[in-house]
Formats: sequence, structure tokens, C-alpha cells
Amino acid sequence: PTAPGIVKPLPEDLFTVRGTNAETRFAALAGTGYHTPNDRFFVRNHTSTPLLDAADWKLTVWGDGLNGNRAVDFSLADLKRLPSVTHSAFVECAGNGRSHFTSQQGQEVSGTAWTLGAIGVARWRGVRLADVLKRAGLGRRAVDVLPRGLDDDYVTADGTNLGRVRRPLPLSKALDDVLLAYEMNGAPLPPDHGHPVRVLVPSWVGIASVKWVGDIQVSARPLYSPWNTDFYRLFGDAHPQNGSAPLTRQTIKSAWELDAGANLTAGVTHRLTGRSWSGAGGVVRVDVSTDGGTRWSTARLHDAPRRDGWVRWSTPWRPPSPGIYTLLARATDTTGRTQPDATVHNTQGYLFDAVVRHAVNAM
Ligand code: MTE
Ligand code: MO
Repeated sequence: PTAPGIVKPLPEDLFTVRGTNAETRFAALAGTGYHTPNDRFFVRNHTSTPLLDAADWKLTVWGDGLNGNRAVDFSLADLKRLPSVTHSAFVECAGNGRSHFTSQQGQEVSGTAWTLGAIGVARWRGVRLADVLKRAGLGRRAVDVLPRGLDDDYVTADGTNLGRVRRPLPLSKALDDVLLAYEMNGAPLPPDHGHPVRVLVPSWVGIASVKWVGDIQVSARPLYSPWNTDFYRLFGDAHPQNGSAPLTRQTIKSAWELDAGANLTAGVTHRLTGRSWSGAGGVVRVDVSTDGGTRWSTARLHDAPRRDGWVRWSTPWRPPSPGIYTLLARATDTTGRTQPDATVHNTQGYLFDAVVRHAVNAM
């Protein structure tokens, strides 16, 4: 059975719904802790959330990258008998921030018009994919693994059936820090986030973290699917010929925990808050401006830098008089990467990293 769309309630104060997807409102994270609560974690579904019974579920690992090319099945109980690991990491859509290519740079892009809320950080508990592959008899010739979801086939707007969501992962990453997760923030994985088991690929674009995983092909040859050939690569004038390599690490971003156009009282001091993150290295510095970029100060950071997570930050601000103000936040990570003023255009609007101009209204 498949749910009609997303299962969890999507109240307007927590989410902005865009087609089959639900974007977290950053204002709804103000005052919550480091981890995004499950009830406000964004959902990105190519189709609809399938309703799977954990008792019937099994994972099939198969392919010519296994010794003897013999398929091996794992039940959830089998996975839970392996050593468990817990890891805090974000899941962030490759297209997070996409709408700002248009709103700030006047450029056309295809795909869901996210603002900055297609990200969440959770504590994921599960088993290392490396342990499962070894149990399945990983052979020396394996190069790629291909996890595939149990949700319905994805049919594009023009009617092309691309089959089930699946994206190849190089064996080197699969053996590094990838999890098969069965818990999210201490609860069984909720239906919308991949119940009973999802792949969790820390610091990479969200599409790598296949939900509702049903099988994993292990291959001695490189694998391809539309999700690493036609989508999730950079195409456009700056990326001539065949486009970039398939996207891996996420880029750097910052968001204020305020709605766009939020009303604030002039003449009183507010404690403004936000979060910054990067897939390359933890965020070590956040510069903020409340006057559209004329004067800058540094925000106070409330978390230590972590590559797979984010840092919460705050800055005091007293709007001097009524009017429209533009808030800016610019993060820098441990590798020295800093958010630019503009992101180089790509036609599908991936990896937006520019400083977002966030208007608020003092009254
Ligand atoms: N896995 C399956 N099976 N089907 C999907 O539609 N969407 C992907 C990924 N895994 C998807 C999937 C995309 S594009 C993203 S950004 C993340 O899941 C979103 O994870 P979330 O819905 O738990 O936030
Ligand atoms: Mo995504």
C-alpha cells in the first residue's frame, strides 16, 4: 500500500508544501535543539510514501561484485544483530536554495522551488553498510553499489518511466561512513523518511540517501541510473559538453530562523538566530549584516564545527527605525570555503551557495 503523498501532518506553521515535497520553515526551528525534530523534518518524495511493514521487509544484496555472484537476504532482525552505530548528520536536497537562482540572480532553473528548508539534521542509528556488504561476501572486483527504493516507479512530467529511485555509490564511499539507518532521533524511522530502513550518506546530496531501500546491487563494473546521468550533475553554459561529474558533497549555506518578510518591532533589541552548514568541513565563522551588506559583524556560534552537521548562531539586533531591512549571513568552513555573492548558474539549480538576501520588516 502507498500513502496518498506524505503521511505526517504538515501544519502551515511548520512546512511549506511544494508538490509531493514538504519544506521545513526555518522559523519553526527557533528554540528547538541541535537536531531537527521528526515532526518538522523536510520530506522530498519523487512519488508517494509507501507504507511498509517492518516484519515483512527484507534487503536483498546481489550482483557480480559478490563472491560467487550469490544474492543474500537480510531481515530487519538480521541487521539489528550487527553492531549498531549512531551518527548525527544532515540530509539536504541537492536543490536546496534553488528558488534563489531566480529571485536573486534572475536565472531560470528546473525543479522544486525550495527556499532554504530542504535540510534537516538527525541522529541516525543503524548498521554500517560496510558490515552488511562484508557479510554478503563482498568480492575484490566490486567498484559500485546501487541501492534502490521500494517506492513506486518515478514517471516524469513528460510521461517517461524512469523506474524506481536508485543512484550508484562508489564502493570507496560505501565502505567509508555510509549507514543503513533504522532509527531517527531515537524513534523507528518514520514512514516518510524511509521506514523501515534507509541509506544514509553523510555530507553528500540527499538523493544518495535512498529511502525504503529494498535491494542493493554490488557490481564489478561502473553502474548508471538517471539519478547520476541526467539529474544531480551540473549542466549549462559553465559546464559545457557532458556536464559535471555526478554530485557528491553538499556545499555551504546559511539560513535565518525567521520567515521572509517577518515583522519585528523597531527600537527594541531582538536576538536573531540562524544555522550554517557545509558538506566540506564544519562551519567555523559566520559574518552577519543587518543593512544589506554595508556593515558586518560576526555572529556568536553555539556549536562546535562538525562536517556532517550544522552550527547554530545568534546575533543581537535593534532595528533603529521602521522600514525594510536586508539580513545577510555568510559562513566559512574549516576548509576555508566561504559563501559567495552569487552561485554560478546550472540549469537544474543544484548546489546554491550564495549569501541569501533576507528581507524583514521593522515596524
Ligand atoms: N529515496 C527514495 N526511495 N525515493 C525518493 O523519492 N528522495 C531523495 C532521497 N531518497 C527519495 C529517496 C531525495 S531527492 C532527498 S533530498 C532525500 O531522500 C530526502 O530525504 P527526507 O525525505 O527523509 O528528508
Ligand atoms: Mo533531493
